[in-house]
Amino acid sequence: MEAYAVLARELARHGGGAMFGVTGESNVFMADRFVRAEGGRYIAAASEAGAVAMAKGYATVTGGAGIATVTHGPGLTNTLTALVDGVREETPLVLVAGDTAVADQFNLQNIDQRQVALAAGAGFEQVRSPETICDDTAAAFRRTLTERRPVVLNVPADFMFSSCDAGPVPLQAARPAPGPADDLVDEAVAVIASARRPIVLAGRGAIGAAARAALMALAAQTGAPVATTLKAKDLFRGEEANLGIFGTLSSPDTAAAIAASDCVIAFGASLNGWTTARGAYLDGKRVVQCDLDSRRLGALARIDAGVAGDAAAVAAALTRRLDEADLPPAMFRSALPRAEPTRPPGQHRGPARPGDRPSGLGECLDALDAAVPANRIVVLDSGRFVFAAFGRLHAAHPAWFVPTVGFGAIGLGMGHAVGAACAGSSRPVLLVAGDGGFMLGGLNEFTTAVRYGLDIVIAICNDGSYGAEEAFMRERGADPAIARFTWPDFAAVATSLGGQGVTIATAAGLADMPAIIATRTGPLLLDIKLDPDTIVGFEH
Ligand SMILES: Cc1ncc(C[n+]2csc(CCOP(=O)(O)OP(=O)(O)O)c2C)c(N)n1
Repeated sequence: MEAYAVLARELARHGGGAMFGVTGESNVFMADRFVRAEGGRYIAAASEAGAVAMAKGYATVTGGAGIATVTHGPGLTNTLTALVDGVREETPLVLVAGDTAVADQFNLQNIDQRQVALAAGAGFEQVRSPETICDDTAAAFRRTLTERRPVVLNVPADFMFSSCDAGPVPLQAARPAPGPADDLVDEAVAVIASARRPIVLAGRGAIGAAARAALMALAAQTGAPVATTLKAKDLFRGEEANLGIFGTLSSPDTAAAIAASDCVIAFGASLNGWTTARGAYLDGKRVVQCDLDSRRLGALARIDAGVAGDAAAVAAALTRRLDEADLPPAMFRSALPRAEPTRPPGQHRGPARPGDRPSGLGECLDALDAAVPANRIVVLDSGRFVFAAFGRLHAAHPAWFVPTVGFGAIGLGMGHAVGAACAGSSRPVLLVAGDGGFMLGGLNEFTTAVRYGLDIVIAICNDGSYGAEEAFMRERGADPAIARFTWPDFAAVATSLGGQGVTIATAAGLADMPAIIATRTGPLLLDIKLDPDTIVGFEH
């Protein structure tokens, strides 16, 4: 067999059955083989950044490793922003990059691909020879799953057509993590036992069913309310002792509860500056941090005790030890208001809006939240609108909630939405993007959604402006004209590209939205017109 065929076989074996890419001569035969001989699904993206974003959206939703493929040189450099985003979001994905043949050093597209990958912070795995292609591919998957970052699998183009009879190589799945160390559990128990007002905090590393149940049991044992980071949003939705989001997006009630607490017991949360409000939310409190990766313990915040281990196992060990100690639970959760936290009402600048406007950003997001079927996956691009979207849009489980803000880049949302829609869950995908982000990286991949007939509702919060820059300039008394745009009619563009486009420009249009969404037949773009003058800064 040719090495490209062996590689296609190994990718099909290790991956989840879908590959996203842009082809060139170095990878086109491999992609073709992946479909024809291996029964894989190949999604031809419009751009390489889109392909990596798709693999990332797919990986985020499936919980496994995504696969993207690009050709050498510009194919790889075009992925840079999306690749860094994957690194920041700790997403497992293998990016199969064709490379210029070693002998062809003056090829126009030649570049040191290792340096590109390393600059992004990704891992790099070189295919050393056609005969080692199976070992090298297995190494890339093993590394991406254990290192939790994208790994570039670099395959010189001339290797692809060499003959190769290497047999399948198993992944050698990582051994299950050992249980938490007794002495570390003891230290954590000592901290928790002396707390009077603890909070149990879940991050993205604690969203599995077993972890959720174990955290709820620990919270009951300690009388603690529960809260989540943004990335684990809605894990405890509906629970009585739920504080909602712990961090800069906290409601006033939750912020008050955090201020009153004396101990935070965190699971699978990095305790970054957004969660801790740059440390302010942990000031004066004792902190226990539990994480599968011991390197994260104390890395971003000062902690009093750290326990490495699986969230469910550590929470269960803490609960058992506290139970054995027979301590009376703290009463903190019963001292808090019963209702789930509510966010402050959206604020609007200036006079009341005229009745024929679709109303403000907050109301539009609430209407979307109500109109898109509840089993949806929610993907968020970035921009000023996103702060309101964080609070107002919900998914039934954090695994279905996909913000794309790891690198602070706009324009990656549409790719994530395509990947999420291909993840085999048959859930509709709701993508919310700003007009600027959609034009920067969404429009081209909208055509991908159309080509594959994907069930994606794209809601554009269209204030005709780079709203974030507009707010930045306004706050400094400057004229924001340079941040304003007269875009083409998005609904007409969507329709002409083979999708369905609808403009929502009035309150009546907003009221029609549920029926429009309910009768969609493919990718549906809703161009929701907003007035940049009525959105206040980074309104929640
Ligand atoms: C790739 C990239 N380019 C530029 C920026 C700078 N930037 C941040 S927000 C923003 C405006 C986004 O506008 P839009 O998508 O319309 O959302 P809005 O802020 O209006 O809600 C820009 C240009 C960025 N974050 N990422």
